[in-house]
Amino acid sequence: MTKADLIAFERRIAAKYDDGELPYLVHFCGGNEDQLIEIFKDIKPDDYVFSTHRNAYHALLHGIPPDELEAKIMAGRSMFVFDRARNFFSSSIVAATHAIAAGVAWALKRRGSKKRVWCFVGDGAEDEGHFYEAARYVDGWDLPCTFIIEDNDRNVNATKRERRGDTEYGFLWPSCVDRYWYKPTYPHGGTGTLGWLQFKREAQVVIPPDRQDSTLPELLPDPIKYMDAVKYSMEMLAREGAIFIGYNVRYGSAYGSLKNIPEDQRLETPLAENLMAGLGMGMSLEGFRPVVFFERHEFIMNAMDAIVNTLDVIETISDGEFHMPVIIKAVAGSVKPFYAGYTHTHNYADEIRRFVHFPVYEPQTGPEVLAAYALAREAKGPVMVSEMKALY
Ligand SMILES: Cc1ncc(C[n+]2csc(CCOP(=O)(O)OP(=O)(O)O)c2C)c(N)n1
Repeated sequence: MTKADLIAFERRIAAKYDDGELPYLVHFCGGNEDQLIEIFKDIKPDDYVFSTHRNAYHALLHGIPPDELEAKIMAGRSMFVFDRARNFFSSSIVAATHAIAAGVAWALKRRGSKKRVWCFVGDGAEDEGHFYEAARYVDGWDLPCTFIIEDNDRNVNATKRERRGDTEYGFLWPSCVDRYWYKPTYPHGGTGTLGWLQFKREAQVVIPPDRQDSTLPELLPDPIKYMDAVKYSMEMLAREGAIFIGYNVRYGSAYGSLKNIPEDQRLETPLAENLMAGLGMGMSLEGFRPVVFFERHEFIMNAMDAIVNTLDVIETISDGEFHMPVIIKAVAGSVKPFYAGYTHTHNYADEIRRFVHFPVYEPQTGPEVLAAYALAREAKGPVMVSEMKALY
């Protein structure tokens, strides 16, 4: 792909957009061809590339054939370009990929793979706390991941100085973060014309999948106690190679439920819930079975971006190319043996169930715990199991 090829590709799509043939939100690149051609010289065909809403050049330079990419764009997938065979992943949610990229890099390092992860980041995404969590984690554990800030000094329209004041000057990212600068050819979205106001065809709107059933089977009474069932389920998962992710999972034992799990399968993380979820999601792309542990429901709220905007929708937005069989193990706080306080004792299972399409099980007895985790272990996609601290 030459510079001329890249420019010609976007011009062709832009013309269709201006002509009303493309009734979808699109973001063109332009102006960064030389820089990207240089960067992609270091990116190997089977490396992972995590891209953004502005992904056409990344996709083309990572080997997605122009006609395939054009077909995706014309079908309304310009923000959702995925290619499992080429390890190409994009997101229309700013900063949603950073933790997932870190998770893939963790998995590659653990497997001793030679592949690397390259995660493109806008200077707007650089404003997000998600970026800080992921970059610091990659740097701290020396993971094979490079973040590349594509600095066009623009978050939609606002410059860095207009939105951050002077703070960024003097702020240094670690060496896993590179940056290049460019002046964009096109406006933030579209081409700057109003040609699209007269669409020649209708957009195909994505229909969300049905929500999955969260009811557990009726079970005969069984003497197994709640906590014993939790521990047993964790051991079964561990035997199958699961990785338990979160804080207090290694230098603690998740309320005792992970006591018997080998240390090597317990990944202590920073106190960064969105990162925890993203790490699990990334690892799942490399064949690991992650169990992400949240010690209270309130703390899941910090990870809701990852859970709602990517984990829950990944199969739909990637047209079935990517699957993330992540188990969320969450504990709903209790008022006994002492009251941990109003912001530590909510049970948000119902609310979360309304946000997501995957099952959210709430076992109330030992046998139900076994059943919930048995279903979770079989699942091809995400599952949440909400344990009741009061029943431990
Ligand atoms: C979490 C989130 N917030 C806001 C948006 C809306 N949005 C889409 S692109 C964009 C600008 C992002 O700027 P930057 O990361 O610098 O990328 P650029 O568009 O300049 O390539 C915004 C605010 C979004 N998609 N996701």
